[in-house]
Amino acid sequence: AGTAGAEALRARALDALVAARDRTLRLTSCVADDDLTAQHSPLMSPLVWDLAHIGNQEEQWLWRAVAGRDALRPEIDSLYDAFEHPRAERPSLPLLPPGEARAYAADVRLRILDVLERAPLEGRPLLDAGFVFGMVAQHEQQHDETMLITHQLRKGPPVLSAPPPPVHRSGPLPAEVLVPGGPFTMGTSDEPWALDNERPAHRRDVPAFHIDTVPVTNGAYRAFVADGGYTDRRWWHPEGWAQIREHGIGAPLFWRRDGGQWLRRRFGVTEPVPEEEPVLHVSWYEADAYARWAGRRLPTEAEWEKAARYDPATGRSRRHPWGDADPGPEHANLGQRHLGPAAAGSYPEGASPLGVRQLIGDVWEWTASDFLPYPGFTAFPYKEYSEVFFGPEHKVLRGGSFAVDAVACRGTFRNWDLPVRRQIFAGFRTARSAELD
Ligand code: AVJ
Ligand code: FE
Repeated sequence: AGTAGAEALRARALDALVAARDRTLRLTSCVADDDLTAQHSPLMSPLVWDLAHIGNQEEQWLWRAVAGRDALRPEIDSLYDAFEHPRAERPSLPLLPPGEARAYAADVRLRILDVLERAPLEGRPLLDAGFVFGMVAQHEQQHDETMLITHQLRKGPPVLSAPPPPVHRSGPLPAEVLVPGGPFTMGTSDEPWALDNERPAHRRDVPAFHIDTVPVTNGAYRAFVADGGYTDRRWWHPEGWAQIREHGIGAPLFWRRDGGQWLRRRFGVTEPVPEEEPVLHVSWYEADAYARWAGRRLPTEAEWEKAARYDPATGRSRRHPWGDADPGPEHANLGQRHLGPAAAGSYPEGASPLGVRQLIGDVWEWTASDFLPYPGFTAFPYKEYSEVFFGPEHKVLRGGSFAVDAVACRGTFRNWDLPVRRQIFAGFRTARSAELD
């Protein structure tokens, strides 16, 4: 990169770091200190753990690895090592109290602004195109989504607010879109801030299939519930059946039956379940059971990415469904601008070339696929980001939710979780193979 290119990259990295920190501070300043140290669910860390972990990762990658400096507080590293302490036990650790956690994260950040000003953004794989700064910004944004999940699990009156998503739906849409068969390019080798599991680009043959134009809505999902979907073993993976029996699950998480209607609680507000909104807070097993009930199936990860990126006119794979431009507010519901997904059929300007909508933003979408490395994968820069999670126990989610920032979202981005998880901002869409026509 020439000097102009390097300065643009530096500005981009600075913007990404600043935006992430603004969001972190919003998520941690709207509750009292005792709320930051409380554990709102055994599935989650106390918010104060995320705050200091964000600072600690930034220190490890930018202060130590990039700038080559000594640890600022070596004694706290192990407290904020996600592998050493499972979430459930984090509240009992001698964590930095809120004031110290804030001061630590702020101190690291001040030093890093200086490092960023001087760092050469090339010559080392970690620094090329500012990758490691982008990685740290994405890491902070990922924890911001995690903290938003903690907020959703937290009891009590609302502390967050945002305008409702825009209503800009067009006329009736076809229920599904046919994606033609043949090879396409999956993954990326040239997206500068793509993480290791998105690499490298490779050709993948995907036979023709049909995919839902929009994510499955609450209204559609309610029909599955009303049809006795949760009491009919036929639709369920055996492990999913065991989970819903054991825990008495009969509807998405945060839904509650009130007389004749379904209510849901979101960020402290209880309201009737809106029919047109994509369903949220279902496990992979629930998504899989719904799809079977509907005579369909979940899309594979490769099908999802082909629907999102493949341009039949050129044969090329795009960065995003709408093209190569960075996501704008007209394309997708991202970045916690709103506190929930937009009605199905929204964001016509974000549609794929074949007309599939809301692939990016709104809700994470469960896919049928296990989280596995692409051919030619190499762990970079650390095995604990992706490699240790590869295997059949994790299912891939695609597309990002309303709580994902644009810096951590693209057509190639891969997320994963256990198939029992329901607290994440996950929904799904369904598909079917075309040869069954
Ligand atoms: C990619 C969202 C599964 O939150 O566990 C954060 C991201 N990795 N810190 C997670 C992550 C290390 C990760 N997910
Ligand atoms: Fe982390």
